[in-house]
Amino acid sequence: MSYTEEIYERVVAQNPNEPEFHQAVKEVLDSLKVVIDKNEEEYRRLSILERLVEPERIVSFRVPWIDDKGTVQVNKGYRVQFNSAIGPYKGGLRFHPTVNQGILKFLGFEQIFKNSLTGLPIGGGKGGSNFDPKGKSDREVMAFCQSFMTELCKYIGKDEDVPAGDIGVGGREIGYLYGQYKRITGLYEGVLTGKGLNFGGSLIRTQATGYGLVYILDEMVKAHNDTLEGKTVIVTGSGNVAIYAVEKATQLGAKVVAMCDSNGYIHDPDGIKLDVVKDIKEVKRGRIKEYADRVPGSTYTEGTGIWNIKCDIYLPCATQNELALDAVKTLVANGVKYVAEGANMPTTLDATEYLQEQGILFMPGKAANAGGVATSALEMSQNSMRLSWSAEEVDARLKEIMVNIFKKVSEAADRYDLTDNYVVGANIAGFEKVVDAMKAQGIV
Ligand code: NDP
Ligand code: 2IT
Repeated sequence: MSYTEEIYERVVAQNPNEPEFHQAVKEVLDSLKVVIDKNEEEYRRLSILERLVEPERIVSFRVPWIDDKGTVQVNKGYRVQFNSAIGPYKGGLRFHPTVNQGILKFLGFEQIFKNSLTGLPIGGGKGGSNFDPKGKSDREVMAFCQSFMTELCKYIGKDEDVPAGDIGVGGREIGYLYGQYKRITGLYEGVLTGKGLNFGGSLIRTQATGYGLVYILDEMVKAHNDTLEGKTVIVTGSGNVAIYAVEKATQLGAKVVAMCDSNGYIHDPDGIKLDVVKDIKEVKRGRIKEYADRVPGSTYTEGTGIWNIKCDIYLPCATQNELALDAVKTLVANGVKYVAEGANMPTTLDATEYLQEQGILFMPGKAANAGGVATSALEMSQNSMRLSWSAEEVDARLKEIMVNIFKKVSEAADRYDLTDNYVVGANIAGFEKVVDAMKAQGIV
C-alpha cells in the first residue's frame, strides 16, 4: 500500500464518525500521491503525513448563556489549531446547529493549504459552535458571543491565533466577540478579522471572498480564451460569500439568474436585483422567498433543485456537500462550462470527479475562496502598522493575490502533466510551502 493510502486508512480508523474530515483528507492525499511517491522514503522517515493530518491542538469548551425567557442554555464551543508551520493559526468561526468537531477539523485542514496558497504568513485553524443564531434576538446573540469569548480568549492572540467569520458569524458577531476580548484582556489588538471599519476592520474584507472568487474565475475563463461577459450564472446561498460573488460577477458582465437559502431558491431570468437580496439578508435577516414577493417576473421554489436551471457557470457558495453527483449530471447535461467553489468543500468527491471527467473546468474552494482569508491577513498587517489602506489599495492587492493563486495552481498541475486539474494543482502548491517549513522546523 502506498504511504498516502496508509495514512488515509489511519485517519479513518483513528477519527471515527468524522466523514467530512475523512473526505477532505482523501482529496488532499489523492492529489499528493504524485509528489509523495517521488520521495516516499524521506516523507515516511519524517512522518510528514502523520503530522499533517493531526491537529496541533483542539480546544473544546462549554458555552453557557441565558436566553430571553431567562432559561440557561448550553452550547459546545471549539477551536481547532491545526497547523502553525507558516504562521499563526488563522481561520473562521462557524455558528450553526450542525457544527461538530469533525466538521471543524475538515475546515481547519482545508484552511492549511488555502492559507498557504495566499502567499501570506498564516497557519490553519477553525472554530465555532453548534449555536444557531437564526431566530435569536440581538441580546441573545451578544450573550452567547460574550460567553464564547470568555473561554476562547485564553487560547488566541494577534500573533497566536486570529479567528474571523464563517457561516453564522458576520460583522455583528465579530463586534460582540471583539468587545468581550478587549474587556477581559485589556488589549486593543488585531485578534479577530472582519472587524467594523471604525475599530480596526479593513475595507473590502466584507466583499473579499465573493470578489476573490470571481477574480480567480475570470482568470480561469480568460486562460481558456473565453470571457465572463454575457454568461449565465447560478450562485448558491445568499450569505456573505454569495452576495459579493453576485455583485462582482454582475460588474464583470455576467448575468446571475438564481440564488438560494436553506429553505429554497429564487429564479430571476432578467438577472438578480442584488439591492433587494441585500435588504432581505443583510438588513432584515429574512428569507430568500421574500425576493419573489418583491420582484415581478421572478419565482421561488421551496426545497433543493437550483441546479435544474440552465447555466454556463455554477458557483456553490452555501455549505459542504451541497453539490452531489445527480446535480452535476444535470448541470453538465444543460451545458455548464465552469464550476468554482465559493464555499468550503461544497462538491462531493464523486461529483468533482464527474465534472473533471466531462472536461468541465473546476476550481476548488481552497483556491477559489482564499480571497477572504487573504484579506483577513491584509487586515492583520494594517492593524500591526496601525494604518488603514484605501478600498482601491486592498482590492488591488486582493486581485493580485487571486491572479497569483491561479498561476501557482496552474503551474503545479502543469509540472505533474495534469494541466487544468486545479484540484491537484491547489493541493500540491499549498502543500509544498507548508512541508518545507515543517521540515526546516524539525520534529515539532
Ligand atoms: P453565511 O452565514 O453568510 O451564509 C451562508 C448561506 O448558505 C446562507 O444563505 C445559508 O442559508 C446557506 N446555507 C447554509 N447551509 C445551507 C444548506 N444546507 N442548504 C442550502 N443553503 C445553505 O456564510 P458565508 O457566506 O460566510 O459562508 C458560506 C460558505 O463559504 C461556507 O462554506 C464558508 O465556510 C465559506 N467561506 C466563507 C468565507 C467568509 O469569508 N465568510 C471565506 C471562505 C469560505 P440559511 O440562511 O437558510 O442558513
Ligand atoms: O473559510 C475561510 O477561509 C473563512 N471563513 C475566512 C477565514 C478568515 O480568517 O478570514
